[in-house]
Amino acid sequence: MIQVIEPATEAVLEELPRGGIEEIDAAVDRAREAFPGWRAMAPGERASRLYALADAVADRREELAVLEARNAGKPIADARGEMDMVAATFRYYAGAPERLLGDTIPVAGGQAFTVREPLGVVGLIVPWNFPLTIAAWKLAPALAAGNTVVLKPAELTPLTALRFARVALDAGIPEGVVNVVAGPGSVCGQRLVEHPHVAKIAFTGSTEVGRSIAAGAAATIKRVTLELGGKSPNVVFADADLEAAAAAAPSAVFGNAGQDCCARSRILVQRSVLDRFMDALEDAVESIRVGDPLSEESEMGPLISAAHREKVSSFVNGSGDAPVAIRGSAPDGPGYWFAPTVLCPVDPGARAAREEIFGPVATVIPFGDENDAIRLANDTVYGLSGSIWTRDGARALRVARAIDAGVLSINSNTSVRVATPFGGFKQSGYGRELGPHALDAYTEVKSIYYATS
Ligand code: TAP
Repeated sequence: MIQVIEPATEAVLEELPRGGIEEIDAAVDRAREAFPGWRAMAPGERASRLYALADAVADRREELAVLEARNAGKPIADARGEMDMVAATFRYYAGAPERLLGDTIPVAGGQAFTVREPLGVVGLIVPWNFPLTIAAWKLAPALAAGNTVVLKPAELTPLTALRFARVALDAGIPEGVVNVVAGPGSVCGQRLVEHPHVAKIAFTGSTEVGRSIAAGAAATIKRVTLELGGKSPNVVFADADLEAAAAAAPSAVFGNAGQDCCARSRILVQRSVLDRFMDALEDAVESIRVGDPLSEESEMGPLISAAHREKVSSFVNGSGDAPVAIRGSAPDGPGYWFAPTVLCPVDPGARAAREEIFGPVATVIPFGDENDAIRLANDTVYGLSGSIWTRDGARALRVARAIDAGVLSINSNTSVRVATPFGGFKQSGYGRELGPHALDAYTEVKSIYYATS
């Protein structure tokens, strides 16, 4: 059995049967059977089923949000926002089945054109930090393109994915099109990666597991998209609106208790304004309300597990190359609480500046000039997201072009919009989710030639 734990109380929230290889194989069989019908459904009909699914998620927003808040330990206001994004993602891709366009190509002796075909059965493997949101980023374009899916949620947070499967059926998605199996990644995830009848794996999670998935998928030449870790920079120039940058910095790294692949956990601050920035940051960090995820007042919840809290703690050890400068507050146990923490000044070579912490710990690294900022921003194996704060528009664009990352914002700390592509450079992965680009990842281009002479 899987015991699903509520991170804010450490109590058992639910017990479920644990899936294994047999359950994955049965789910792949169901998805294979459902594929021809779903693929052949008239595009307008597939679209209306996806619109109905978006509406069904919106109708059940509160139920899903409470479940997500309790299981993942996130503030209820954030969980509601996530369910809004889930509904918006299905609504966005519901427009796609009728817009999967091809090209006509002039060639000798006939006519050539391209069509987009679905891949078949797609395996979706997702993490515990944004359980249903990240699943929706994969489910919606995969289904819109005519694929059927087997979704494997993280064992720590399977509840909304399982509930979603029921919502999808009720909304008119045919039996077998969406399958969910909760079970350990090393068994169920690996079986999906190895399964000869799974055409593609769409994965979000750690770089380490991503590496093993890429290697495992090579045996069957599976398509793979990987959304992996990050160590993103938040670059604050002296000419920025410092109050705005300092006010936005906490949510950029403490949102979702820092368990966010886009967390701007390296705050690079121009040395001449470091003291002013730190004063403003201190006020912002000390005012973060950490507490019960179901309270409307809470801005930050607990970490996901005791083991994860131990890992995060190991970065806050009072060492000289990463001293603690600011410590917010957090409730005492039970619950996997961790106070928002800022380390400053951090040596760019320190472990806290190099490894993904995936918790509410920010590192502040001073820099000299623009070139220094770019060098430090790129001094990482990751390349997922980042922010640039400056009032100089030309500098903002220069620096944005020079940073090797997939998603950048200027004078903002946001990364994700349904209509814009999301994904990483370097060891943050490959492939893009969201926006029109995601459809490329769930279709093959087929070229057809019709001889006319
Ligand atoms: P992982 O340990 O990588 O787990 C992610 C998913 O992979 C889970 O469903 C896990 O299953 C499964 N898994 C584990 N081992 C597997 C294997 N050998 N084969 C196939 N699947 C396997 O990541 P995590 O600790 O849950 O999440 C944190 C990491 O995810 C961070 O590094 C973070 O940056 C990254 N992340 C990235 C993004 C984007 S969009 N780039 C978004 C969120 C998180 P079980 O957990 O059930 O065993």
